Amino acid sequence: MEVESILQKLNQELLQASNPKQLEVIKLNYLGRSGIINDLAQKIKEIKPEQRSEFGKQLNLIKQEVTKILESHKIKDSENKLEIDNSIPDKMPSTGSLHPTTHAIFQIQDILSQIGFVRKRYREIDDDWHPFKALNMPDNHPARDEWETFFCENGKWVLTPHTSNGQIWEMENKKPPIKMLNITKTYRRQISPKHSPMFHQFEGLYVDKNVSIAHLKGTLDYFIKGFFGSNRETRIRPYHFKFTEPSFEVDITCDVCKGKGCKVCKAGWLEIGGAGMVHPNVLKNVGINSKVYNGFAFGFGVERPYMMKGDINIPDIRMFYTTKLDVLKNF
Ligand code: FA5
Repeated sequence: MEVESILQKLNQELLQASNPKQLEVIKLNYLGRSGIINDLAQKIKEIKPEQRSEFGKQLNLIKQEVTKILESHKIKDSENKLEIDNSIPDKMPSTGSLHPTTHAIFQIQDILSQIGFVRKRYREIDDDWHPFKALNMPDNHPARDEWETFFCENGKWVLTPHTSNGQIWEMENKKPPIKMLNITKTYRRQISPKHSPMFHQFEGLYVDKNVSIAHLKGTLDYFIKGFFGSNRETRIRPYHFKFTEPSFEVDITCDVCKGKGCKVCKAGWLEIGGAGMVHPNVLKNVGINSKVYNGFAFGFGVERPYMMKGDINIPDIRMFYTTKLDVLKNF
């Protein structure tokens, strides 16, 4: 029995085989019931008894080799197939997730639209009129300093430092009743764990007849309980903004100490934003008769309130915009 010549012949046949069917035929020719190896086994009867043991060893060796060669060609064949068959789907690329700011914006929009606020997106680069002058802040008024604004072209344009410019755009373009929600990017020359030079704000504006502070408080309560959970309380305390009168700062109970007072908060309360009744001068600036109509407005950050949610652990506001995937992947 010529082991070498059998294996050589097999290798030649395999080289010419180009698909799994041909491979299967070769396998049957060698290992099948009436294949070459079984034929050889039948010949054992014709062999002298003293040579039978050697013949058996050779036969086993050839069977093992043939099986090994056929197996290795099976693998190669399927590998080739993957290379050339473009219809086989590849591994899916990993899918991303929404940015935490987008999560927050969707939630804010969802809660406030339930009570009739219509989402708008007003300018991020604006003139001086909308974010300042029309909001009762004349040229050179010291209140302008509070916004730490980025100016362009010597003050001709500003990167809007708050979403309150949206109040003016909305009232210039629409007659009351108005119920608007402006969510957009805002910019200030500030950077710290609580301050980002680019951040987001949302602004609610309601203008109609006989609007009261009770309506404002009810709206704030509705939002705060929807966003933070029904256990969180809201309070408003007197403050000053040039575009509202009276003006308030809005606080919510601290989630860490549950309102008792701790290191994170001020005596159990956390500040979340500003609010107030729209100033009559502002209504006048947009041509709305303040003897017939009045309204309220509120403006909060997006990232900072999101950080104040009990189940969110973002200790530094700048983490929102560092594009570190190990942080962002958690949302
Ligand atoms: C204002 O911007 C007023 N326009 C809010 C307002 C609207 C008052 C309507 C009355 C009526 P204030 O400067 O406090 O207010 O900013 C509001 C919120 O924006 C802050 O409470 C904070 O959550 C967020 N914020 C302000 N500056 C930054 C900053 N640099 N980075 C991140 N968030 C900020």
